[in-house]
Amino acid sequence: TPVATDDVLRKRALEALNTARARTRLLTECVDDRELTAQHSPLMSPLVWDLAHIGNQEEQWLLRAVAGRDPIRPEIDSVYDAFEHPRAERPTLPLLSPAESRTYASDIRGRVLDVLEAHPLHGSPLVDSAFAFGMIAQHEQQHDETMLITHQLRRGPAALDAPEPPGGGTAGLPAEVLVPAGPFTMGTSAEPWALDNERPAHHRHVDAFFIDTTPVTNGAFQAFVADGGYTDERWWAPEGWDQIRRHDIGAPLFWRHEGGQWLRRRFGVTEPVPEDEPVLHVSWYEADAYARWAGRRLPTEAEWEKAARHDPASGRSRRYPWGDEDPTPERANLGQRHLRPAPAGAYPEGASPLGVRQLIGDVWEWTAGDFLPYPGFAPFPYREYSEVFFGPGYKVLRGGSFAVDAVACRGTFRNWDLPVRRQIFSGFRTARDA
Ligand code: AVJ
Ligand code: FE
Repeated sequence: TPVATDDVLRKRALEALNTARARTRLLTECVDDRELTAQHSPLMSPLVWDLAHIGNQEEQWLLRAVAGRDPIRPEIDSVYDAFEHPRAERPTLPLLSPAESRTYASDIRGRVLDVLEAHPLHGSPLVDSAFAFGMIAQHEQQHDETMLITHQLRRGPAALDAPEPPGGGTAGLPAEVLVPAGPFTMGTSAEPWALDNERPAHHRHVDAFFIDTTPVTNGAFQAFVADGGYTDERWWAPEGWDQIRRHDIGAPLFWRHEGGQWLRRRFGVTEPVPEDEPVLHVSWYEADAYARWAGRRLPTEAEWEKAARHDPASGRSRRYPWGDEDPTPERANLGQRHLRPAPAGAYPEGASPLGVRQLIGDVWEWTAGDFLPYPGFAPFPYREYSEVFFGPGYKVLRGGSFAVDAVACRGTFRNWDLPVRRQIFSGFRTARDA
């Protein structure tokens, strides 16, 4: 892999930071101050908390850790520490006002751009290849996705708008693809901005398996609902059965049955559920139950990554299903360019060598297993990014959604959440042993 020059790294980091900030502004300038400070759901922070937290993390990593500067507002660190205060309690904290939060975040950014122009980009793991700048751009984009979830949970008329995604269609596509048995390289040691949990690259043997060509659609999921899937305990993991009984869950979040059809609320608009679109807002338990009902199972993380990265011709693992080149609008639905997944079968240019579609973008895909470290894992740069979440409590999601920016999405990228979560942009595809 060619090593990028400092000029290229600085330009890449600048673009990633600018792209993230433009999105942060879009998400925080389309609603008034009352909506910025309101709590739209106990599952989420007020938008204004995310805004100042973005600035505070940037100050801590790029101004204090990288540039060695003294703290600008040390007194707010604890207010914006995600581990000190759970989301439900954040509205009660002494938060910066919307105007103060904007001023703080843009003041930090101005200083960071000066650091980026001149700071050496070699000599310590934090600055090598501009890692810390890439990490902070990814952090801001992850909170932008979180803020988009808050927008989806918010009541009232639409505040956001975006063009429709490209069309799809599964006519002529096989329902599933065979991935032959054999080893492949999982994870990465080469991707400069890969986060600690994606490292290091290591070999895995994977038995032959079949995987769905596209994510499971709303139409397919409706068949599960219509067949009494939510009232038949046979399909459910015990904790999942408890959750749907306790909360009276009978369909994906934001769906409702009315006048003989399924409707859904999407960013302030109610519309018929489109049958050809990947299903969204399902928990791991709902995905797991659907798969069992269908006589199938969720793919393991290794299966998902092999389907997404393994090139049978060369034996290499690629950065993305289509190759090593960065995502483009022709290859994947990323970056909040659209406010929904594209229909199943879209993005033929994003297909894997074996013909698996839409692995990157559209919907996060639940995988079977728990969030665990790879052999040789080392926490970097802080234990709270990944390490404290490893264990049986969290399930892994792969591939990114329409709400994920390209900077925070790769064939190796790992996201995780509790198996009960369904406000996230989560869907899934199924697999079976060959
Ligand atoms: C990787 C999406 C689970 O949002 O909790 C943001 C990312 N870490 N700030 C999260 C993150 C610290 C994280 N996820
Ligand atoms: Fe954060």
